[in-house]
Amino acid sequence: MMSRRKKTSRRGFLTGVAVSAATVTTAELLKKQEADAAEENHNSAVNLQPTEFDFTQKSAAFQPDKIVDSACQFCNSLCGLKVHVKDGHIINVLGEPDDPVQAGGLCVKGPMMTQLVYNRFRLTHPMKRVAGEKGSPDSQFEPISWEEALETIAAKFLALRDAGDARAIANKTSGRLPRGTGSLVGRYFTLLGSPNDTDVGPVCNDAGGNALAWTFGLGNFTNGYGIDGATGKEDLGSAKFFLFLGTNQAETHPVTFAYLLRSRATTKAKLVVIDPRLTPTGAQADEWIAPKPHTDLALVLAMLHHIVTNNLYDAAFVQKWVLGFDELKKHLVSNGYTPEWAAAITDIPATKIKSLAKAYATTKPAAIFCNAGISHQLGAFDTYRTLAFLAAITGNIGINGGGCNFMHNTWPGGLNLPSIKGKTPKKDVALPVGPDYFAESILTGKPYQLKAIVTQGNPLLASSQTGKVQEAYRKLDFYVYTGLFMEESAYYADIILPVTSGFEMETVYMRRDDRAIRWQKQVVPPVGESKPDWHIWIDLAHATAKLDKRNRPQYWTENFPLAWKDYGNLWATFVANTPGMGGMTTERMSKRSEPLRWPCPSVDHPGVSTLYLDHASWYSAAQALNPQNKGKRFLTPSGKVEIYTPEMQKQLASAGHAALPIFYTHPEVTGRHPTIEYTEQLVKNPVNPQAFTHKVKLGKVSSGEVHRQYPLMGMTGRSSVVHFHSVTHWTYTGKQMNGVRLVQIHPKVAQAAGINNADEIIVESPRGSIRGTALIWEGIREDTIFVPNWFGQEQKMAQELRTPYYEAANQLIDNQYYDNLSGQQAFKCFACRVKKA
Ligand SMILES: Nc1nc2c(c(=O)[nH]1)N[C@H]1C(S)=C(S)[C@@H](COP(=O)(O)OP(=O)(O)OC[C@H]3O[C@@H](n4cnc5c(=O)[nH]c(N)nc54)[C@H](O)[C@@H]3O)O[C@H]1N2
Ligand SMILES: Nc1nc2c(c(=O)[nH]1)N[C@H]1C(S)=C(S)[C@@H](COP(=O)(O)OP(=O)(O)OC[C@H]3O[C@@H](n4cnc5c(=O)[nH]c(N)nc54)[C@H](O)[C@@H]3O)O[C@H]1N2
Ligand code: SF4
Ligand SMILES: [Mo]
Repeated sequence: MMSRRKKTSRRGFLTGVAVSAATVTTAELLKKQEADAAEENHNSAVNLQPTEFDFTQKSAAFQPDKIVDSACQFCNSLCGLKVHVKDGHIINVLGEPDDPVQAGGLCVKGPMMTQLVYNRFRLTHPMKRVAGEKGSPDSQFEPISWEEALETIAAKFLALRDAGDARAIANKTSGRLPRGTGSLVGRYFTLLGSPNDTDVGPVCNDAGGNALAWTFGLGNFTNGYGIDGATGKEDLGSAKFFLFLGTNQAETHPVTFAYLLRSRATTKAKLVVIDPRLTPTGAQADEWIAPKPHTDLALVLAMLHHIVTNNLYDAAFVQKWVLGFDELKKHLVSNGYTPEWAAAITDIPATKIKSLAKAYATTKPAAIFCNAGISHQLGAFDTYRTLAFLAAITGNIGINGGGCNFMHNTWPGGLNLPSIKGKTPKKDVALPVGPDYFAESILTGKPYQLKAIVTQGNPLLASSQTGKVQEAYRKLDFYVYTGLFMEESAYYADIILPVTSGFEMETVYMRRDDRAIRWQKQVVPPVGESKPDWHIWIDLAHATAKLDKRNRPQYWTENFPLAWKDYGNLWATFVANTPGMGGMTTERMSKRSEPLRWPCPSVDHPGVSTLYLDHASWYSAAQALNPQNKGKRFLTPSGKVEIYTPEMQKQLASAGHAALPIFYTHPEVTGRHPTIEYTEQLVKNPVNPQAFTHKVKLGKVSSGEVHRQYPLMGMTGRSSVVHFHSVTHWTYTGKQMNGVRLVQIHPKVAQAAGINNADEIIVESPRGSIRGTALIWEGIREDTIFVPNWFGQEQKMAQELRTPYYEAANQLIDNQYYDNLSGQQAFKCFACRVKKA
C-alpha cells in the first residue's frame, strides 16, 4: 500500500497537464495510464483474474460437492455467482459465464461475500443494552432470545401508538436489504399508523427517478444492458455516444461498465466523463471534463441553449412527442443561459461546452449515465430534469442505445402485497423525506419528534453531519439496530438484531441498474441465530399480535402469514399483486442464468429493455402497468414528454421550484452564485406527496464568506472498487487492500500546505474535522479535494490489519442543505481546508 502510493508520486502522474484549466484531452493521460497499469500489474501482488493455467480447476481437492447459483449483494452490476461448496463449506466463488452482460466477470468484491459468512465479528444473537451511555464504546449488551427482543420492540411501539404518537416511530432502510422487505415494513407501519417508514432512495439516487417520472412517466433507468428482446438488437451496447456525469462506474459498477467498454471496442462509441476528478472511469474516456463541483446544472442549461439556438435538436421528434419546447427555448434565451455564461460558473470553456453539446446532439444514439455525483447535489431533481430535456429534444429517448440511465432507479413504485384486512388507523403527514432528517426531528421536535427508530444500514456513518446524528441518537428514546456487525450505530442501540448475509438465504437481493432482477439460491445455513430481514418483520408482527390490546390478534397475523417466510411464496405474492410483473414468476426467475428485466407482463414476454420504445412489446407492458396507459408511448398525463405544462408549473411552484429550472447551487461552492434558502414554511411535497417539505427560495446570491476560512471545496464518495460502503471494512480483503483513508489533493494545494504524499492530514469544515492520508493527485481540480466515505471508528478489522480507526466523513457535511423535492442530501459539497496532522 505504502510503496504504491509513493510510487504514484515518483512517477509524477499527469505531470504537465493543466488540470486547473478544467478540461483535459485524455489521449495523453491514457497513454500514461496504460504504461502505469502495465507497471502496476507487473508489481501487483493481487491477481484476481483466473488464468489459462488455473490449476485449482484440475485439483481433486477443489472439486465441489455442489455449485449453488447465488448472486453478489454488493453493487448493482448484480453479478451471478457460482458458489462452490465442499463439505458444507464455501471453497470458491466464480462469475456466471452464461450471462452475456456479465460474461463470467467479477470484481474483487465478489469473493468477499464469503468473508461475510466466515467472519468472527458477525453478530450471532439478539442483544439488549445493559450498561453504558448510548453511543459510548463501553456500552454493554447481553444476549437475549428473539422472543424477548421482539416483544420489547412491539411493547414500545404499541405504547407510543396508544399514547396517540404512532408517528413518532420510524424506520430507515438500506439498499442492502432482501427485496420486498420494504413492503413488509410499510405494511407493519400501516397497521401501526405511522407514515415514517423511509426508503434508501432519498439518500441514494431518488432524484433521478423523480425527474424521469415527471418528464417521461416512469421513475426508472430507461435502457438496458445486453440484447433488447423486443428488437433483437443490442441496447446500450449500440450507443455511439456515452455522456457520463457524476458516475465512476469503473469502481462502482465494474462489471456492467466492462460490458459497455467491450461494446465500445466494436462500435467506437465516444465516451465523455464529467467529474471534478479523474477516476478510473475518466481514464477510459475519450474526453474527461472537470467542472467546478455542484455546477452541472449550469453546464446542462448551456448545452440546451446551444442546441436549441443552433437548430441541433430533433425537430420531428419534438413536434410529435414533446410538450413545452417553446417555453424551454424562451426560458433559456431570456435567462441568458449561454455557454459563455456557464463557462464563468463551471470553469469549462464555452467552446468546449458548445462542442460537447453538438457532439451529443448529433451522434445518435447517445446515452446519458448519471449517479451519485448528480444525485448528491441540492439541486438534484432540477439538474436531472434538465438532463432529461437534453435526451428529449435530441430524440434520444425511447430508442435502443439512448436514454437517461440515471442509475439506481430500478424498481416500480414498490412490490405490492394484497390489500390489508381490517381497518387501519389514519396516518399523519410524513416528515421531510429521507432518514437524514431524523436527527433534525429528534433534536428540534419540528415538525414533530421521533421517539423510536429501527434502522437497516449504518446511519452514524451514512447520514450527513455526523456530530448532529450522534447527538440525536444519544437523545433518542428507543433505537433498534439491525445489521451484520457491531458497527458505529449499534453502540447507540437499545436492542440489536443480527441479520443473515447474502449467501445464507434464498431471495432476490439486488437488482441490476437496468431494472433486471436475478434469483439467488441459499448456499449455507444462517450464521448463529441471525435472520433475514423479512423474517424479522413477520415475526415482529406476530409478537405485536400477542400484546395489542386494541386489535384482535388476526389484525396482525392474517396480514403477515407465516407462509411468506418462504421467499418463493413471498415472491409469488409480489408477482400476483404488482402490475407489470406477471412474467417474473419464481419458476422462470430461478431457472435463468441471466437476470430478467421489469416490466415483464407475461411469461412469454422478454422483459422491457428500452422504456418508451415505439414497439408493440413496450405498449403491452405499459398497458399491464396500468390499463389507462393503453396506446400511450410516454406515461405522463398527456402521453408525451413533458418539459413544461401549466399544471406541473403550479405544483412545483408550491415548493419554490419551477417546471423550467433556473440555475442555483450550494452556498459553499466557491465564488458567488445564486443559491437556496429554506423557509420555515412546511408544505406538502409535490414530488413526495406523503411528506412535508420546506418551501425554498431560489436565487439569492451566496456571500462566499465561508471561503475566507475554508478556501477549498470537498466532495465525498466511494474510496475504490474494493469497498462497498461500510460492510467490506469488516472483511479481511477489504481492510487489507484499502484500510487507509486516502484523501485526494492537488499537488499545488499540498505544496502550499506543506503536505507530502502519504502524510497524515486533517480536513476541517465548519462542522467538524476528520483524519486521512494525503494522496497527491494531479487528476483533481486545484480548488477541490476528495474524501472517501465509510471509514469508521468501530471497524474492528482495523485491529487485524493494523490500519487506523477513522471518524465518519459525514462530520464535514451540513445536513440543512438538501433537495427539498427528492430529499437528497448535498453529500458532495462542503467548504474545507487541509493541514498536516
Ligand atoms: N465499490 C463500490 N461500488 C458501489 C458502492 C460502494 O460503496 N462501493 N455503492 C453503490 C451505491 S449505493 C451507489 S449510490 C453508487 C454510487 O456510485 P457513484 O456515483 O459512481 O459513486 P460516488 O463515488 O459516490 O460518486 C461518483 C463521482 O461523482 C463525482 N462528483 C462529485 N461531485 C460532483 C459534481 O458536482 N459533479 C459531477 N459531475 N461529479 C461529481 C465524484 O468525484 C465521484 O467520482 O455506487 C454503488 N456501487
Ligand atoms: N458523505 C456521504 N454520505 C453518503 C453517501 C456519499 O456518497 N457521501 N452515499 C449515500 C448513499 S448513495 C447510500 S446508498 C447510503 C448507504 O448508507 P447505508 O444504507 O446506511 O449503508 P449500507 O452499507 O448499505 O449499510 C450498512 C450496514 O448495513 C448492514 N447490512 C448489510 N446487509 C444487511 C441486510 O441484509 N439487512 C440489514 N438489516 N442490514 C444489513 C451491514 O452491517 C452494513 O455494514 O449512504 C449515503 N451516505
Ligand atoms: S461488487 Fe458488483 S461488480 Fe463486483 S462482483 Fe459484486 S455485483 Fe459484480
Ligand atoms: Mo446509494
